[in-house]
Amino acid sequence: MTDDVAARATAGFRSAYGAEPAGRWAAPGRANLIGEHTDYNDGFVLPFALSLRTVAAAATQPGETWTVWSELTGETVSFGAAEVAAPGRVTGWAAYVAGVVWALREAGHAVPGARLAIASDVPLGSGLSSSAALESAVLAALVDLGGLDLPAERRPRLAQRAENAYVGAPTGIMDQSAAIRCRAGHALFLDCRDESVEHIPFDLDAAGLAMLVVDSRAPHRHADGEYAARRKSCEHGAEQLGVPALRDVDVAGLDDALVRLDDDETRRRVRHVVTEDQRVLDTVALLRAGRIREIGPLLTASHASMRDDFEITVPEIDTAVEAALAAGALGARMTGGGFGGCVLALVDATAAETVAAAVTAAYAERGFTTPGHVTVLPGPGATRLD
Ligand code: GAF
Repeated sequence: MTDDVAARATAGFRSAYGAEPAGRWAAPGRANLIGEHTDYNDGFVLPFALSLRTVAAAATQPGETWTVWSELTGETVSFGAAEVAAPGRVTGWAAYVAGVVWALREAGHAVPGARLAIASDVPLGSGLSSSAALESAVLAALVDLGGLDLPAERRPRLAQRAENAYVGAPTGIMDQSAAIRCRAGHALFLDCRDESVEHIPFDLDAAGLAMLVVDSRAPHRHADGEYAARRKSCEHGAEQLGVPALRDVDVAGLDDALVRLDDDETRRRVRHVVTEDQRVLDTVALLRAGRIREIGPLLTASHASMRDDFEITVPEIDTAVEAALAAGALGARMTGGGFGGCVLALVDATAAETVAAAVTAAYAERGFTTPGHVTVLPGPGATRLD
């Protein structure tokens, strides 16, 4: 897969610029095993990288000009110092690239002019973080081409700044951290407050298990506005409780905290975040102990919390989870920001196709668009290919 996508990026570079790239850099999409909407609450997340990747073939060019070809449109977009002087001057998919250049310059780096060609296997709009994959591949390319001093652990913040401030999406730090810092065969236990990480072994094969990713094919309904609204609710809750972030509310003190909140909606949002942080810690403890089969109920509880308390699921997603569980999945949950996207189902390796077929049948019964499905293994983070 990666070979194909890398070959497409190279072919795109050659045809757009009539030259050879100096190198190719890849960054993956991600699935989040557990820990949803906890990142911007300074909490815990546990994503893993997919083998689906975005590849940037790139070379420097003189002056302060950046030119990007994408297989998405088959067109090139060019921008210069004026467009990266302030957020919002480049729009559409190229804004993610311009945002990275802008954020690097803001941080004082001398970004070399460059030509880039982008190809990707990460599906757009499926909640697998194609935007972070694009930012992270471009960032890796520009850092290497310019010989910039920016170690991997400092890159996620910079890519997040590109997305928050240049593109204008108020996302947390999880997706860029996953795209940059994940390791093959491991999930990434990230403390979003201090950005410390632990690579937790996540060997599905050895446990006779598989991770089924079901693409709900549900159209994203008001996802941007709803995401921002959830973030505001959480900030409101933290303010009322007098804590810097919901991370500072312990699950043992949750009931006391809830009675101090002034409305039911905020109570539900706070309960989701506080219990979700605990579920991440519990999942990590089980994985550290090699008890991978036992994480299923935590995944399912996370889904119930997203459905009932955080209210970010949609009928297609709930149908996929229910059908997967009824067909024998050990646990299932929506992954990502919500309002569509993908469902993860932890299944016995031998049951993957049966579970996928059960989800497809449940969709047909309800008249939903046929879902997609694939089994995945935890892959590596961003890397230079050659
Ligand atoms: C999206 C965001 F980009 C992440 O930062 C995170 O908040 C996630 O939704 C929800 O867990 O992917």
